[in-house]
Amino acid sequence: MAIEIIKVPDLGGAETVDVIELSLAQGDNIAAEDSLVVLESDKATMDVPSPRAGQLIKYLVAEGDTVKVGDSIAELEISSSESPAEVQLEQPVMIEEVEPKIEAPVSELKSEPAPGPVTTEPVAAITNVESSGDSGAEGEVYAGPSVRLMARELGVTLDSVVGSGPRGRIIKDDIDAYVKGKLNSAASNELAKGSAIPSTPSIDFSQFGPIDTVKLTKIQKLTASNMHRNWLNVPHVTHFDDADITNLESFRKSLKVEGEVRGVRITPVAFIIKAIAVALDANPVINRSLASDGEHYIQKSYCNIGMAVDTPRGLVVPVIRNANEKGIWEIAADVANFAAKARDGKLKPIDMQGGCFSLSSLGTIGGNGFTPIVNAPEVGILGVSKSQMKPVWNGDAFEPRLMLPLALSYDHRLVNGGDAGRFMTDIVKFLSDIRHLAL
Ligand code: CAO
Repeated sequence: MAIEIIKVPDLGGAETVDVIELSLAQGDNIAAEDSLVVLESDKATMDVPSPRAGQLIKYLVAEGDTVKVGDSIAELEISSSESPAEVQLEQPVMIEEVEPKIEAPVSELKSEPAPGPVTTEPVAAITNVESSGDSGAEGEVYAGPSVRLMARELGVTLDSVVGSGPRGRIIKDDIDAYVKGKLNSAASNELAKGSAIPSTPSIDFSQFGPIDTVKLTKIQKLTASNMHRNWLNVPHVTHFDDADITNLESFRKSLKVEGEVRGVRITPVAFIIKAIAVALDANPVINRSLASDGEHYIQKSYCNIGMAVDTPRGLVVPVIRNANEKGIWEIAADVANFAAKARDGKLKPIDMQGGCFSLSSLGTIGGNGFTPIVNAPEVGILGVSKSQMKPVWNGDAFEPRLMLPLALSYDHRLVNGGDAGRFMTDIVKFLSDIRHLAL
């Protein structure tokens, strides 16, 4: 085994050069004349090829180092078939005169030292455009051999790549950036076609002020993933209306004493759930789910209503079963019971399964309206905002009426605007005159 130290050859006039590229990785095999390193002077680049076949033990320089003639570059183990005696490491360099293609202005190029001594056994060629054996237009691009290899492996035509190295030299990062750019533009094309989702940039918020990074609860994580899935999969439309609940509220207040006797607090939510259940029976198209095969829908003959509950751990949706068969007192008891269980973290998985339609009531919090996200595989959700006294035209005059803002979001794959409009109109009718619920 013969170890050889490869040194910087005669530079043809330049005093120092920069190591701009290490062409191999430690342990790589190298054939005679293959490039070991690429050096760069002020005006030109130069490959230093291996004098013979062998294996790279290690580099003795790093990219960015400045070296001069005679400095050690690399340690090579020469193949046993080669005779170390034949190795001549410090041969002068041939400077190859070529027409300047790009980098330097002509005046600068003319101030280059005249070509140095020429030998018949050149170790390296200094050129002001790198030439490493590639032919055609790409051969005139300013890039080192390992960059060319990388480009070939990735199928990149160097002509298309803009170099960011000194004087426009193409470096590996440029190939990376080019490939990423191509992939992103492919993704953008997909985006334009509506079949891809742009990624969210990661932001260091601490650069703007003090922050805390807090772990999401399990419920928050689940909610995030469900909301995201439903937002992306369900083509949402939201239908708005107001229900006049003036009479409903006076009736509800009249039940206060009875409620105390029964031990049940009756809120508008119980009436709304009953109205939804009866409207679902009258509009079975809203009580469907799309089958996962995309060929069928499931028509449900049961009527379970989910109710969003805001808890410190996150949003949960317990399900009030068979709401169409229950009276309003019974529903009110279910609402209170599930709200308490949700806030105490005592809901069981079964309590949150089997919903046909959901209600999200922000009535106690406020707002004129919001567009709820469908809780798939259900196809509809009713968002309820805070009731307000409003002037309503009765045909002769404006009358103060208590109006409840309603927003019905639905899955337009299965529910048409007409279906949604009829369903919403029924809910408004039931809430505006609850006698209809008894019919
Ligand atoms: N407009 C005005 N007042 C309303 C109202 C409305 N739409 N809805 C309820 N209220 C009033 C009731 O009249 C009652 O007041 P009184 O006792 O004086 O009559 C009070 O608010 C009752 O509020 P509540 O919250 O105790 O009970 P509820 O039955 O109205 O609601 C529940 C139960 C579980 C739906 C509710 O507590 C809740 O958690 N809502 C939040 C839902 C949510 O977060 N949705 C968003 C989901 S998507 O992010």
